[in-house]
Amino acid sequence: MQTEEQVLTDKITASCQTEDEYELVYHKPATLVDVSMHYCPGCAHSLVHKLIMEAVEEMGIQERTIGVAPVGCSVFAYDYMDIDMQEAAHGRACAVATGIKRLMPDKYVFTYQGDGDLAAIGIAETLHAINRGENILIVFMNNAVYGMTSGQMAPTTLPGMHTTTSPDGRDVSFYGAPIKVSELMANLPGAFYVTRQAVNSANAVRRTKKALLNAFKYQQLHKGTCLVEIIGNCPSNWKMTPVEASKFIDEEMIKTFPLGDIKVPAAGDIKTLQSNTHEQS
Ligand SMILES: Cc1ncc(C[n+]2csc(CCOP(=O)(O)OP(=O)(O)O)c2C)c(N)n1
Ligand code: SF4
Ligand SMILES: [Mg+2]
Repeated sequence: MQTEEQVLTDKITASCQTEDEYELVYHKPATLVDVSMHYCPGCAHSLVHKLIMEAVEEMGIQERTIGVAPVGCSVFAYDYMDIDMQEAAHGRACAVATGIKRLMPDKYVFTYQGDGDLAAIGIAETLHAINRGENILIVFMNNAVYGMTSGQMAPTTLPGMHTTTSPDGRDVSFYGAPIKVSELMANLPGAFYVTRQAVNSANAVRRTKKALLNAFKYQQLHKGTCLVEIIGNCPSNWKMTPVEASKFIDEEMIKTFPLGDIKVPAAGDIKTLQSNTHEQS
């Protein structure tokens, strides 16, 4: 018996005589370098790279966007995103982005950071940059572990979660509770837009894309920092298949890290942008 997917493929093929007649429903953004990425199968990093680059392509800002790459599994982000990029030392991306943006205020500047990078060694730089209201976008990939260095406990590791440095599960009475970075940072006066999203389903991917587009557009206003936290995954260190990792996000991660907007701009603050700018997530 044919699967639903095979039936659909047959229908599409039957309705098209030649390849020219296919309707283009998807294309890889031209802003993404056409190479294989080094990420493990099912890792969220590659998908989020694509979403960022789709936003850059749709806004037509490829020549005016500068990214800051972290240390962590996404250290080679500059090999995949076809824009100007600067590598920062572990945890220092917000400090580097601050310098770039202050020198070139007309550029769209973003950092791309994991939870070890941003929430552990880099928490001070991040907090101070947001407190100053630096006009940058921080893309925060929270996969609850230090992925690159083989899955040690991060500040965002869930209570009871097993990692290589918490083999019996994170004991919050000893290590403290997971840090909810977005809720913490949203309290700072310099935070303009703070949201937590995910990419473990088609709908989640769509919402994350809108959040990234909004955050890039808000940089035109010079009103503060945008923080887009994305609940990622690390199938390799979580010791799960990609499908199991997606379920784990829905069933466990969002109990500690609920999805949705945490701080949104006041309507008056964004009225100078085109009316369709803040697409609701
Ligand atoms: C100053 C410094 N301290 C520690 C390290 C080692 N180190 C490299 S990556 C990493 C953690 C990466 O975890 P995360 O930022 O969560 O990124 P992920 O790999 O999970 O995407 C650490 C501790 C380093 N490279 N530099
Ligand atoms: S170790 Fe984890 S975060 Fe790193 S590429 Fe593999 S799945 Fe992704
Ligand atoms: Mg991590």
